[in-house]
Amino acid sequence: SGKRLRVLVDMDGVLADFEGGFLKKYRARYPTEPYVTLEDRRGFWVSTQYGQLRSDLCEKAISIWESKGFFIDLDPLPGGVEAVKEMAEMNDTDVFICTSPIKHYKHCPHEKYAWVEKHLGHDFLEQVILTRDKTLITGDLLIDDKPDILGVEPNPAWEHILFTACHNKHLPLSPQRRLLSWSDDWRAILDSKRQ
Ligand code: UMP
Repeated sequence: SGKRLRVLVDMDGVLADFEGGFLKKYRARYPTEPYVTLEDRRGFWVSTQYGQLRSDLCEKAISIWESKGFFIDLDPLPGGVEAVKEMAEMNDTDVFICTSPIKHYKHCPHEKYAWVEKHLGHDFLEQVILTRDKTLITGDLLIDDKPDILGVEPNPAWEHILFTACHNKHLPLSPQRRLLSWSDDWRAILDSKRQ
């Protein structure tokens, strides 16, 4: 009953293991440089924390996700692909993947589409939204691991559900409802928004 539910699902840190993929490739490329374990990650920006570790490590970190093959090689996070497929099959439910590409556009946008095709299938490319400003996109829910999702629209249509990640799990009082993982009750969160 009522209108359709529109769910926006972030990609990096929610469907694709950006943090794990980054650390693996960083350590392979810079085996003698210091690094931050996933346990010690704090703050959304990997580059900021690496820059605090040693100033030149900021650009070394950036070089990893600017490299060809970084985004397509990311492993799916447990349960994410299955959850999105199930969501898309639900009655009165529209699912979109809403992801921000990096500005170094040589590989990232292409590989984000390729990742969706590989893991969710060709037809799911219809559901991909690439935007640097998620506040402009209307939806009932945005499932995203970034604690602060800001843009030109001061009152976004969606409710932000904070997806737990290594960098945000210690945040004491996040104002958002949380999804602890894809094993958590995402179906109840969707149901709470249905008319
Ligand atoms: N990203 C950076 N710097 C970082 C960490 C991530 O540029 O330190 C990139 C990776 C993603 C984008 O392309 O930012 C985050 O996109 P969303 O997860 O917010 O969609």
